[in-house]
Amino acid sequence: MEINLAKKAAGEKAAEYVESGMNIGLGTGSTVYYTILKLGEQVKSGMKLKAIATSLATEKLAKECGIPIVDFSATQELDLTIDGADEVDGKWNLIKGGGGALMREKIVAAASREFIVVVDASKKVDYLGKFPLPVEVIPFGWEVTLKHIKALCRTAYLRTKGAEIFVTDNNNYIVDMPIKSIISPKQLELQLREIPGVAVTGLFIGMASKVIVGETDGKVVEL
Ligand code: ABF
Repeated sequence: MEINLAKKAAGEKAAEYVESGMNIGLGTGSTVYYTILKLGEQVKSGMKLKAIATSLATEKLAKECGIPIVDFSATQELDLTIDGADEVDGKWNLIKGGGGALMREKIVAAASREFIVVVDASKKVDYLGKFPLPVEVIPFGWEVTLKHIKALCRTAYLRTKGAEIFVTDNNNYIVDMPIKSIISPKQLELQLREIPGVAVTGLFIGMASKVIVGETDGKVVEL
């Protein structure tokens, strides 16, 4: 599929920024998947890396590719993190968390000197919000947390997987907010953070240091 060509182009381009000896963060999703495969090849050719994974799925994939996985007891500072996004606006603010890995993704990105975002061109938007904003909430009292979130977005809903509640790698739940257009991401972030029970939001504001966009013809544009 052409969209996979775009994801592959962006994901593989980002791997070019990784140098031997680096401590890196590895994101989650179908675009950074291609970064991880490429890095696996580079490790097999002798590149020395230590990586912190943003999800159990990424940890498994990285290990299969031969990339050494560590945790924050080994280092609290990463040279570079590469991760995908669900939306990117013109100021490089992001919505992340469609895959449910937002909390670890945010912790890892915040521990990194550089944060490269890899997306296909369909993820670029003028205003964030067409993609429902994921908010990770703790299970205790999720009903009341959802009620507070609904005061900001009345169509917010608890994420499910089949008949079950979706559970994150951190044993939390996710509320998705279909806002349509977020005029002030910063203000919304602050409002959400004030709600007890909100663990983290999928708004990544001012965190990206580079955005690599893959096109369906296999070209990449670096922002
Ligand atoms: C993760 O992967 C998430 O934050 C986001 O939901 C997703 C990116 O989408 P894709 O699978 O298209 O790369 O980074």
